[in-house]
Amino acid sequence: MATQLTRRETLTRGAAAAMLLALPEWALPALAQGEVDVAFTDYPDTFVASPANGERRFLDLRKLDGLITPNDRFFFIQHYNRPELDAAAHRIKVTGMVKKPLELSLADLKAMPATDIVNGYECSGNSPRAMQGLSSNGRFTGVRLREVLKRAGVGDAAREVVFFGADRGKEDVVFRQQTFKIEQQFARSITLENAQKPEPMLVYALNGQPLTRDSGFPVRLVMPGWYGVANVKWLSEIHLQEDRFLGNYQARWYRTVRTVGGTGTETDPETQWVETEVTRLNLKSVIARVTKMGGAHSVRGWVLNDGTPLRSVEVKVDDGPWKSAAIEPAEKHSWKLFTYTWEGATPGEHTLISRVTDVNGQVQPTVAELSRKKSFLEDNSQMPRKVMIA
Ligand SMILES: Nc1nc2c(c(=O)[nH]1)N[C@H]1C(S)=C(S)[C@@H](COP(=O)(O)O)O[C@H]1N2
Ligand SMILES: [Mo]
Repeated sequence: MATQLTRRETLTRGAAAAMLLALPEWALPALAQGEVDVAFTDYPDTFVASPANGERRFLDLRKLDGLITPNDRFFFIQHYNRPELDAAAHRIKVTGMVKKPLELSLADLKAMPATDIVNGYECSGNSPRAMQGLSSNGRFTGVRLREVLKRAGVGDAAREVVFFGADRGKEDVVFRQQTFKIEQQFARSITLENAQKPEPMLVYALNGQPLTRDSGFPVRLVMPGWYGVANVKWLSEIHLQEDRFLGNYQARWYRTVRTVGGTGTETDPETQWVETEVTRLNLKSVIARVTKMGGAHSVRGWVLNDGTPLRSVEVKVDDGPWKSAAIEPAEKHSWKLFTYTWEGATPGEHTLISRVTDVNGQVQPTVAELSRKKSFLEDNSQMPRKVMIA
């Protein structure tokens, strides 16, 4: 079931190989001359990477061909509308418990010292159902959040930093038996302590290009090592306060519910139900692409986590032993690409699965090991993939 590359693709790759040094990093050809894709037999024909209405885009992992996801393939998703903001008129307000409230333009941010980070993330709803396509990795440019906070001067009582997007929608706000329909802006918060770490950034460029409308133009927050939901797009206000922020996207809809203790059944009094916020990326590996060159197969994929260094990625074929994959070094918060060289693949259908272990000995869980997680977000379970070897 190997898919031959088209002549044009082969020529493009050949030309790319010849000009390697002149090319941007995402154009590095992952496939050598003569290397061909092996199709997955479990990739649903009905799976649509990008709906026709253009409201969201999934990354087609089968085309993974380098560390950096090109801008026109970078996944995007959001809950409300996608506002089209005028960069010249747009201001980011810094309000609340600050010594000096600010109104920053894009030009103001660009005048501050710029910094760069390669950051990979996934939506916390990313899963086998989404063919893991709610994930990407890019180089973001902008200014450190803490520099902006320093300019405004953090008030003594401030404990929480809330980020509002310019997008808005009607939400059901539920209080006991009452439901209010309230139009409000998308908003998320982090603690002041997290906001003052070096990593959080207000970014205006992705892979050297201005953000697009879909990726949050003109400015968004990036929280390296966190799930996508933290990266507020179309940033319009940064508000400092003392109290916890309880907006729906913070306190209700981005939570994980799991059971601990007892048997885990609803009737067992020993079982506790624990709710946690969706924050840092859980350790996860995903097989993206399988190729064949001569008699050898390569199994490639990515790893995402909170930045903790990795110990190993392993791949298992059918009921065989776990075998180690090579991990390509990359920046702390970049996703890490791995390659497993699969020798002696026999004709027929095979199941491939990967698992990653970090230096603390944390291992990516199996589906069964995650069974105590009752809500669907934060699915970092090992995902089997099927291929047919000709
Ligand atoms: N303003 C705003 N920012 C947002 C959202 C949103 O609905 N509105 N969705 C969040 C979610 S759930 C995810 S997964 C990421 C997706 O980022 P991307 O569209 O750039 O890939 O954006 C986050 N930032
Ligand atoms: Mo998300």
